[in-house]
Amino acid sequence: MNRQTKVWLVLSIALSLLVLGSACGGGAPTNKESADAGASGAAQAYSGATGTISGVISYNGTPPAPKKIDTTADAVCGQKNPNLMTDDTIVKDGKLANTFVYIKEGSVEGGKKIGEYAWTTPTTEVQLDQNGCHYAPHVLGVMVNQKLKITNSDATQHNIHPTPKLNTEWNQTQANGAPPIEKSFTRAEQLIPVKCNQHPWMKAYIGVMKHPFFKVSNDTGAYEISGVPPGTYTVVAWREGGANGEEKTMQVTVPASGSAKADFAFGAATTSTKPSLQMMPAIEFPMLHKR
Ligand SMILES: [Cu+2]
Repeated sequence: MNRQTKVWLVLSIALSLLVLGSACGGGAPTNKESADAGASGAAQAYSGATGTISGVISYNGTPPAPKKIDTTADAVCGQKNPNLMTDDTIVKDGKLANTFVYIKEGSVEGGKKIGEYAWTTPTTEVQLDQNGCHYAPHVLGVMVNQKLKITNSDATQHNIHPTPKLNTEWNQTQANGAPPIEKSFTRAEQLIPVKCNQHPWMKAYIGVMKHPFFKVSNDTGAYEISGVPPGTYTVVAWREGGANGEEKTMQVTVPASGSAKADFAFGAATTSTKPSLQMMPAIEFPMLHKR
């Protein structure tokens, strides 16, 4: 190629890098999502047949026994809930409650990736109650910008303190008889730990999702996610424990108007099925300007 062509080639490569760099933003992914949602307006709602993903979460081996919580720091808690026990591992007949199951990613059959559709945020609120110096529910899910209503059913003061990594951290006192606190989260995040600054044993976890395909396993370990478009998805089952919880992953194909099973097992000596390469999360395009 001649000299002029070379110059043009170098120039256009440099230009593309510049454009890519600025498109990637200033490093931290703050505000990127809301900007996408507002500016592009391209995301379409899904309309068509839907199916379900359901299953049961098992716990193999002997679960750790619940421990009695020492509530002497607050006499009100001791009076109202004298037998308060730890609830990090609730197992009944080998089935595990409070597991957060959700579609992590995947593609709708003959369509786009599940995250590329616009999913409507419910106008209904999700409630988190403080009752007997205990959060109920212990694990819950909301959609991005869905209202979370926090209530205090105790004759004592609580202090709700979520500690997110992607959303904004806050902590707020809620006195005895104070009105509900209404909050929402602007970014998807799995899962946000919630603590109480008054009562160190109080713990809850909130999953924040961009789509409605999530459920928490009930007392029998069962869950069912409905309204799922046919497609192939990576489904994650998350439970608390350790620094960031424990996850199991499975690839699931939902037939049109049909149902798919996804059972998971935690606990001792589970024959861990290592995720295959196909199931690994997509590699993100590296930010060229970052070193
Ligand atoms: Cu509290």
